[in-house]
Amino acid sequence: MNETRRAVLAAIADEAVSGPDLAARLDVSRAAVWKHIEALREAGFTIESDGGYRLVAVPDYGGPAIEFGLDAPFTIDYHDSLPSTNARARELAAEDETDVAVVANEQTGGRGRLDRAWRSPPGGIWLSVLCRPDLPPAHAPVLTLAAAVAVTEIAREHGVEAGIKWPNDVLVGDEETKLAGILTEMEGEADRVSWVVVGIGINVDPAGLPEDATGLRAHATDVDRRAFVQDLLERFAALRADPEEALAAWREHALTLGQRVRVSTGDGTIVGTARDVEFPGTLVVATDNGPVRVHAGDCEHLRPA
Ligand code: BT5
Repeated sequence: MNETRRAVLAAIADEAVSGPDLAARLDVSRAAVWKHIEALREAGFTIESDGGYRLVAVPDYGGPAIEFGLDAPFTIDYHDSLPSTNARARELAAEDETDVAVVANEQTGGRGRLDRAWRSPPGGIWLSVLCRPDLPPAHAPVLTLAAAVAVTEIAREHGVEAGIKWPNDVLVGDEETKLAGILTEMEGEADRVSWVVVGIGINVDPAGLPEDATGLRAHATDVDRRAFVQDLLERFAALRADPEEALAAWREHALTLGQRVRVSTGDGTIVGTARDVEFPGTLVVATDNGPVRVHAGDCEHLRPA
């Protein structure tokens, strides 16, 4: 949304303001004010015009709806349907964009790690944040941790008993059904990341998902996707600026620490007890042969039979 349109919305959010008054305050013509009001109405905002313009309702979801009232430095690139928000964010990266959150109502070719398919029916939260942090590529995993923490905390604010399985899964309850997954992709030079795309998929409706998956609405009655995405982006912005805090919060919300685990890496399998996570996201597993540090892999929690 452009600056003037944002300013029009902010001005009419709390009180009715006349067209001439708006024009004067924003230093634009009355015709321009009228054009912005019409465009906002077309985007789904309900604006009364009795005795001045006044905002009475915000659309449920969509780009302008998410941007309105968002207190985080991201513009929103919204689509009803995309193959994959990560793929779209990579395109934007190639166009030199940054600090954009790509959001889709549905994905037709959503991807997990290792090119696995990610089911993304309409009504879920599918989003990818494109940013250009001042980090060496080896430190980028801390952003995945930050995203997992942000999802977990906002889900908990909704009363959903969420926790994190290393490195990137948000699970719910004793059954540990999967609520959300994260796919981070990046491009970098030797010492500095060029761009990072943090793709976050959060199930909302529990229908149409794999068997071991769950959605927010299976655990919480009042889920407003717009507010959820705004809170999520605000929390993510705070955590990416404070990796120490992200790591501490990750430990606090971790389901994996203290558990018996089996971790498959590209090179083999490690079995032992998960002891800690170290910056930027390395899992420390105590094995019969001493501690092993794992940078990436698939982790399984082994339950006593
Ligand atoms: C992940 O991969 O968990 C990362 C998922 C990232 C999805 C987001 S959505 C927005 C952005 N755009 C994209 O295209 N991707 C990102 P992984 O740990 O590899 O888990 C994948 C596995 O989870 C699959 O092989 C299925 O078994 C399972 N799965 C597929 N869809 C699921 C869903 N909706 N909910 C829970 N589990 C699912």
